[in-house]
Amino acid sequence: MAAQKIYVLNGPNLNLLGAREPEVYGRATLTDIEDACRMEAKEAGLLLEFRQTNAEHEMVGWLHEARTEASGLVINPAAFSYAGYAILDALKMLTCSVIEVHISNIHRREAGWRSKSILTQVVTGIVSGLGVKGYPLAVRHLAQSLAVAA
Ligand code: CA2
Repeated sequence: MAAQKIYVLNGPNLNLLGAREPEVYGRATLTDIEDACRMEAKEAGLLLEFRQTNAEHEMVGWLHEARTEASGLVINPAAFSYAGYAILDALKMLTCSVIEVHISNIHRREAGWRSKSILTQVVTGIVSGLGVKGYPLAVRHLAQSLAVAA
């Protein structure tokens, strides 16, 4: 049987992680996060797709792909969290577990709009405020859930 695959998808501006606002997001880059997720997936014998896009239509396409290809999905939707209705609809079509990750704790952010993700209502779980460590933790959770179900 082919190895199962976890998708880790990142929304707008996260390609610049480590370059701005280190007091909120830390100094790790997206490549550092990818490395941490790969280690976690490898340990569990899972394949990993790690991607970032600034375009909503591209994210929607990846979510359609994940419907048939992913055994679990981690998404940091970034600003799509607040107005990404096409992403909300695409997430609803997934049957695998979906973990929404935010590096910062969006519930204690300064601007009111930033604390309410419209996507949380359709995901399995959310990790917010644990820094970049939230990503490998989410991958580990998905791996453990898959192992229990097998
Ligand atoms: O805390 C998170 O992970 C966020 O999803 C990050 C998003 C932000 O819109 C959410 O409110 C919370 C993206 C932040 C902007 O991108 C940056 C990239 C590099 C450095 C600083 C910000």
